[in-house]
Amino acid sequence: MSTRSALRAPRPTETAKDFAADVIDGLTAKPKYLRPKYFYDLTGSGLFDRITTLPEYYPTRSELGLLTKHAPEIASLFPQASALVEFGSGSSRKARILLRAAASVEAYVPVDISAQFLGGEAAKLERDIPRVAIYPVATDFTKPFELPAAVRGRPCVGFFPGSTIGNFEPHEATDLLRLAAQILGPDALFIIGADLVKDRNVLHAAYNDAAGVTAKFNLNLLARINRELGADFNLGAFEHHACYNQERSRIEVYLASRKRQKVRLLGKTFEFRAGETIHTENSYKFTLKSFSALARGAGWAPVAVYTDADHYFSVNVLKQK
Ligand code: AVJ
Repeated sequence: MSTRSALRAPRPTETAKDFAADVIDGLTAKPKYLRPKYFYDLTGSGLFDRITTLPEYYPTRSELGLLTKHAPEIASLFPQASALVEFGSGSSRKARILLRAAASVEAYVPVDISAQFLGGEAAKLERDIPRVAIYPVATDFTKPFELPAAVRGRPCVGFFPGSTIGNFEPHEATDLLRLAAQILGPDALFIIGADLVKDRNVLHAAYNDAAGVTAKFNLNLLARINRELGADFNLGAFEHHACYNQERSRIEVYLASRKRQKVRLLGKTFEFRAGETIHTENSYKFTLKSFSALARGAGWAPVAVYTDADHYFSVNVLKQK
């Protein structure tokens, strides 16, 4: 087995055609929606990184604290000569903690939809942890994909931090956990960060920061549609809305039209009423119980769960049943 790094240029599989078709579908639907995975172009990934440092946005700090505190114990569960496969790797900041703690990991596979971001971050990791061979995969991890040939045959540890799992409807989350089981193979471990149900004021503040970075992140979706698909969204005529839906245990994020207006996109016209919304994201919040039920329902048995004193966030270690 090679212990030398093999950094390949990631190839994007997310085509402009998929993006255009999804945007047209979403803006034609009633009510209008756009998929949150499209937040993460290079600008959006950078804005999300800024969100993670905001005083109100507790999830990243809580999860980093949990990972740092429990890394030795988590790492002790990893099989020898294993590969860490991260779903939605972004800046790979959390994976670094596990990679440093687990001498048994010899390969790291960051999987991310943002190819540009992925390339830059993987190159930095390559320099910082030369012990680990890095094989980036630029793809939409909600669709089936193959692990790089170099890691096939290695025992795999999946890593899905940040409560990105909360972006999916419960049935989609189940499908995704089943797909991950297939990709990672039998006996795989899976480490998943899940944000927890808490005081609604804490949740509200986390998605309505005073500095307006979350609003910028949300509006960047329209800017991206303008840039990549040639639409004429007037960014000043839309505003960010985020609220907690207690019945459904989720934050709902919208872009609301400040007035009656029309938007042109790829030869089509989309009309907006004053106050009409585009639903851009759900962020489900879990209880320890609801998360373990979700995992079990998708073929994963809980092995360990770590949470902070405030019960703000959870890091769950699962094993294939
Ligand atoms: C990366 C999907 C977990 O839902 O908290 C942050 C994205 N959206 N602020 C979240 C997000 C608005 C984030 N996830």
